[in-house]
Amino acid sequence: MNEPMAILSAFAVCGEPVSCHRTGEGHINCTYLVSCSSGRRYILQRINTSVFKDPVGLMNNIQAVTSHIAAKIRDPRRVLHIVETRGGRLFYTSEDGSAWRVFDYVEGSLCLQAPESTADLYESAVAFGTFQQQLLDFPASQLSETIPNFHNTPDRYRIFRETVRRDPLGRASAVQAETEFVLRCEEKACRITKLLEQNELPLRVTHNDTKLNNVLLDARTRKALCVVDLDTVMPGSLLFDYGDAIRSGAATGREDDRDCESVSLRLDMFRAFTEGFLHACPGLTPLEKQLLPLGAYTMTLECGLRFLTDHIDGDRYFGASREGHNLDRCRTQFKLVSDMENNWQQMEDIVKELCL
Ligand code: GN1
Ligand code: MG
Repeated sequence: MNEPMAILSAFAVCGEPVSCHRTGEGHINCTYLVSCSSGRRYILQRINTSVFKDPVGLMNNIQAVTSHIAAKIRDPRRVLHIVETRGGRLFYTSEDGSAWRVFDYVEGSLCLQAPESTADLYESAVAFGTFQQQLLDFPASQLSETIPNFHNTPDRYRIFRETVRRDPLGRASAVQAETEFVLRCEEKACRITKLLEQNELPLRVTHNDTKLNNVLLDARTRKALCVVDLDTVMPGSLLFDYGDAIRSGAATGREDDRDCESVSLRLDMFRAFTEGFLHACPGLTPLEKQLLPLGAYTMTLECGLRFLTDHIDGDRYFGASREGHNLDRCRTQFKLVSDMENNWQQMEDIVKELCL
């Protein structure tokens, strides 16, 4: 039996594990799909504890949030379900100190890397909007901050500057153009964090990592089922969730396209996501509505800044499967930011029209 399969035996699963395959395209955790002799299937994940340093706090967050949602719904496929260890714990620590957890696999679900139609992106917006809506009455103070300052854009700039100063691999001088770009964008990109600090924007319970591949759709109907990857559920701005989803779902090309010129903003996708999100999660404040385009801009710039920082730092956070992988990722994000700048009026017009 291989290691992940042996680890699964520590959990209260139904039957014996019979097969186990790597699945998913996440950058942080390591994910397996396991089938058991009972016919039941499970998702087994090794939690990246160098990124998530407090697995207890993290799993308590997920348990609290998923049970809050479970109490509001009838269909069990509309929320993740944690499978506890045989000793009744939320995760298992293996001999080498790694932390592992198990979820029920959501049967008949579909996870997309890119939308095949505007309807797919609309459905992902319904999933993330519904998630926010279901957590409106959740006591945010109960949540641990799993990654402190996760979407604190000024702090991301501070880390960038510190990394450029250290420049451990001598890569900083070759990324002058990208560095100039982030510095030019700094003031605008830091505006949302400032407004949050000044209480001009409400603090809500947010997902904070709203890529399309963190949503499950029903494979038959292609309608929203639930959101996954709940590791970064923390208090935050709704603009983070909206913006990160536009970044990842409304772009042409892949996040790690070698040719950043092929990346641009699709206004039809922008419209579809905005429409689905506002439909599932009504009650945005006037300032939140007004700042939706800035949310998209900020999350895209911040993500590019994180890729650039990781490139200079030696690809230690996101990993790299080829030379310059994080630099390619950074360039696609910056190209998307530029394209948003060029389409600003159209983005604002779409938001205004849908908010009427
Ligand atoms: C990471 O784990 P994954 O691939 O869903 C990252 C996000 C980035 C994303 C970029 C905890 O998400 O913040 O936006 O990569 N998650 C963490 O693809 O850092
Ligand atoms: Mg993910």
